[in-house]
Amino acid sequence: MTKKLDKDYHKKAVGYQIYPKSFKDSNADGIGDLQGIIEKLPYLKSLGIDFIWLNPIYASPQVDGGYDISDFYDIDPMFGTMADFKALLAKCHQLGMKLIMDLVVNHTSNQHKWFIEAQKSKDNPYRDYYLWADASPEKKPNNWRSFFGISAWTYQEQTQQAYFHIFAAEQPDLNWKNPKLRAEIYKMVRWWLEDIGIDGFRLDAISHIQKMDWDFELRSFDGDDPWEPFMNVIGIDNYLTDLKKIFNEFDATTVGEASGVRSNKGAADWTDADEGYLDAIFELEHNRKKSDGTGDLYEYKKVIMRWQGDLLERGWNALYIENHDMPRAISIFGDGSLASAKALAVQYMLLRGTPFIYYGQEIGMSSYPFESIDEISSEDTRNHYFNALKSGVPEKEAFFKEVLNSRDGARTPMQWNREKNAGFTEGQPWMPINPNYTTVNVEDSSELIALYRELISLRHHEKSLQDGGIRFHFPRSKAIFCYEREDFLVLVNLSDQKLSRKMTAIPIEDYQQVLGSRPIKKIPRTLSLSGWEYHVFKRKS
Ligand code: ISL
Ligand code: CA
Repeated sequence: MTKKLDKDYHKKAVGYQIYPKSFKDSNADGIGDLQGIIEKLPYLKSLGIDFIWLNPIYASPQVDGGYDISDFYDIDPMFGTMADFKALLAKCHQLGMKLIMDLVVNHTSNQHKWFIEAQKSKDNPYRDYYLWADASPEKKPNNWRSFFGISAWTYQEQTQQAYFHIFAAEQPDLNWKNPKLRAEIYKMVRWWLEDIGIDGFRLDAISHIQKMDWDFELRSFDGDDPWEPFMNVIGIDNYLTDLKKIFNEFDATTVGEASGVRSNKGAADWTDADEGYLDAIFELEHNRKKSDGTGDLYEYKKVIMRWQGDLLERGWNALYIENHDMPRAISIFGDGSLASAKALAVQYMLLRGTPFIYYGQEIGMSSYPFESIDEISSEDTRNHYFNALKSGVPEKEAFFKEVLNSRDGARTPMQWNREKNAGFTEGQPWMPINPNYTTVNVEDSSELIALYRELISLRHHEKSLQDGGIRFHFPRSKAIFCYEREDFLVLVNLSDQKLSRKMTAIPIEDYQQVLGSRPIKKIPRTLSLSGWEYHVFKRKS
């Protein structure tokens, strides 16, 4: 297999992201697992899902939700065994769905055998698998910071050097400049695709694998962008080219988490249909907050319009409004209502790109209403909260921004029904279940689920929505999201306010309604929209 079998698969497909710890527990230990996912595959099939992305399930001490891998070749026992994984993959394939894994190769766990070896001495054969520099307990090699709110360096007494990490201290960064390390990674990637037969990868933090030389200090975090030294740095293209060769061999479906890759610089090269490294990338810009910490929908809209425009000629977007790193969309961009969940679904699912649905988004799950920092164990949220307090942010504000709007609130167990523990587990759930499960669950949220089904079905059947272009109307309207995609017109009011617009620039007589929050026989010249109103129209044939 050297050629892509279906080069355009990702243009028609809809992905579903599963956070395995929270999807379905099959053995009553309170933690979601692979057998649990197997049990629920028919549900995903019935939604119309084409492929599933699993957050990391590899062996891991779980310091960062499995993004700290101690063995790339093994499944963490809390999720099951390799036999369970093979059964899951086979069942997906039987149902005509693909399965992609998270590929976490910017760093490993500090419990990975390479790092355990590497830290022993400067001349250990694994030393150069990681990044080291001379240091002392008082003096770090430079002032760079990690994304998790701490120094990017951790000092080690035994060799009087520090190692580099852009996330937790338990996640040492790998040294991609070392050809031996690269060979190990490529071997592992190949093993999953060839020996195990998975269908592709979501590439974690992939834009960070190359680092600048660290012989300079950042001046101040206001002047210099603190992440610049490891954002899409020159030289990364060689590694991505190597990976692309392997992906192509296996017709892999690939989506990169590529923060720092710009819509007008890099993104098209990364995802060009022929020359690109990956099928699609996730931008990380759109999760915008106002200064009071609430979501900023106008900023969101501007980011989306820019990415859609910049990748129109060349390149491909991955579309999402939720994932495991951000609060639930209904809680930041919506007002918690079902109406807002529907409007949010319509505005993004028909954009140009490959849409992803984060588990529970299709039933309107909202962020968990934390009451105290003590309910949070994850290191990054705790660091950010305590850093904010230290820098003088009032407690209430810090709690709202860093805890209520943390990523932890979007990782609670899937709400299957209104029975005990929302039908997620027979045991004690590893994380509390959102108290709204008695009304927000797969059985009671059939209206929202039905809308997602319709949107997915439109994507499957309508060529305009697959590779058609996109043109935005009312670009300066703060709340009206309106675009044409060849034969389709999508119109959404992303606010709870009543708004009206003159439809003069749109050939409204050509269109008839396909779906909407209320029936419209003929689009009026001046259309008035109630809060969260949405419509999809199709050109009359
Ligand atoms: O670039 C960023 C912010 O602008 C970072 O958000 C970074 O790209 C992102 O946090 C990476 O996230 C991924 O890797 C992390 C893990 O904690 C996240 O869950 C994962 O999605 C470390 O593996
Ligand atoms: Ca379990």
